[in-house]
Amino acid sequence: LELKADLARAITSGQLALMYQPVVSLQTGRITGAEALVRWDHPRRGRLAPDAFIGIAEETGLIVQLGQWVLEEACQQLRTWQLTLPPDAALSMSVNLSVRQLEQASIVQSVRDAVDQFGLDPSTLTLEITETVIIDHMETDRSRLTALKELGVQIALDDFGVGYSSLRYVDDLPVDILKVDRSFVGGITDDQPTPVLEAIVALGGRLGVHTTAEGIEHPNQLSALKGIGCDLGQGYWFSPPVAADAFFELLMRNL
Ligand code: G
Ligand code: G
Ligand code: MN
Ligand code: NA
Repeated sequence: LELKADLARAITSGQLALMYQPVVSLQTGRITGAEALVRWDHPRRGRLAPDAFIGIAEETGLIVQLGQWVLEEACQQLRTWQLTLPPDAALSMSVNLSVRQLEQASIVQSVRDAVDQFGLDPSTLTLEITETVIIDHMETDRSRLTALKELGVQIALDDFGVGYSSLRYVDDLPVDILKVDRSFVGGITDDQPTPVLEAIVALGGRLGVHTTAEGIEHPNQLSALKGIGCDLGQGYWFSPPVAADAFFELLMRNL
């Protein structure tokens, strides 16, 4: 309740911060992008993880404002990094979108404005949608996602595989990337892929979409995923989410 009252002020008074987790090409080992993950520096409680406030933000509708801040901050940061990198070093940015944001028709204009304002190549921006929340809104979400995709941005299905009807979504929605839920990666105990992971990556290949594996913590998980042709990965093995300056240092060392 107290957090609820604080959150509106937090968004306008600079208490939100973004952390960035590297997204790595499994075949080359290069960092190809970052996922922006929000934090709240609460004046009394200290730094809060999204689990502590995204739910509240969704209930109160403040997620729309919060998400708008995240979108602009992430796009600005991406542009800054892109301008500093050598021209041939491609870098993309992933931003998590709540289904509450997707419900707003204005999200399409917001994304277009952010891309324009910061002069981004839209294909370097990825919007991550968690598939479990799409279920009630199939028709609206399909047309909204189609409109977003027409801007030239990439659409990723986050936490793929844990929601029911996953396979139907993949067939129906304009998706570019399947982000395999980290519970599947956690199931790799030696350097052998599990049958389900193998099937998801093969499905991605057949659909012509990329697959990203989340939660890679061990080198044997990395080699199993590499072996089945999974494109991209994230996880503590590479790096946890870090502040912008630390991300840039990782990027520079990785060139
Ligand atoms: O960073 P962390 O692993 O604690 O993130 C936990 C969850 O919070 C992630 O699953 C992510 O999808 C969600 N999350 C992080 N940042 C944002 C954000 O900016 N917007 C939304 N809607 N969700 C976010
Ligand atoms: O959007 P999503 O919910 O997938 O956000 C990723 C979340 O997973 C973040 O909260 C991040 O801190 C967390 N995370 C990232 N890499 C790892 C990992 O290798 N292992 C575990 N257990 N969590 C991770
Ligand atoms: Mn995500
Ligand atoms: Na995820």
